Amino acid sequence: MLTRRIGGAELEVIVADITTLSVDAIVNAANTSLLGGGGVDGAIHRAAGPDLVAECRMLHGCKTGHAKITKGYRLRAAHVIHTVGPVWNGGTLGEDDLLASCYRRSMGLCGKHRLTSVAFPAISTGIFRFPADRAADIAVRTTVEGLSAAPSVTRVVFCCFAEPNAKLHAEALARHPGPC
Ligand code: AR6
Repeated sequence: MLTRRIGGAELEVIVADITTLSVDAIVNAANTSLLGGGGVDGAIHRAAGPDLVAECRMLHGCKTGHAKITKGYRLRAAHVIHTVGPVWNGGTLGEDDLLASCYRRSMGLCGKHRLTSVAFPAISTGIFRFPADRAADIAVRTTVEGLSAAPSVTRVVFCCFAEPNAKLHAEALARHPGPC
């Protein structure tokens, strides 16, 4: 839908099922148990197979705004970065910062593990009800900022499940001022 080069990375917005992508890591919009759920979390666990939840069990959960990495098992992606977005409660409980933290920490893990490509779903915009336009701005801004902590990353995919959300990400990416 849109591709833009910023610094050393290509950022692209696509409409797809994230479980089908060939990237070093896909990001999972998980819950604090890390033991699976509905939405993209359920789809990733179904596609990865039961070894994923077995590895997740050893991680003893994840706080909101944090991120943990596992292998991808039956996925094309070698890794899954599990992050827990905030539940939208009107915006007064630090939801923006917590959502930004998901993207920042996920990019940090990409840097730490020297990954070259990563795909994000629109974290928190489904079951957790975060407003999609506000989330798209945070996703694009924080990911671009996070490139400096992840110089290995040359490709970032914003993988939306539906066209309207992809349009919001494409607009946010198009109006981004460029390298931070
Ligand atoms: N590929 C890409 N995007 C997807 C896919 C997919 N296969 N499936 C859904 N989406 P959600 P949340 C989009 O609800 O809001 C789970 O139960 C979806 O359209 O998956 O962070 C967890 O265990 C939406 O835009 O995650 C948590 O309990 C986006 O992914 C809770 O839901 C996120 O929607 C997390 O809620």
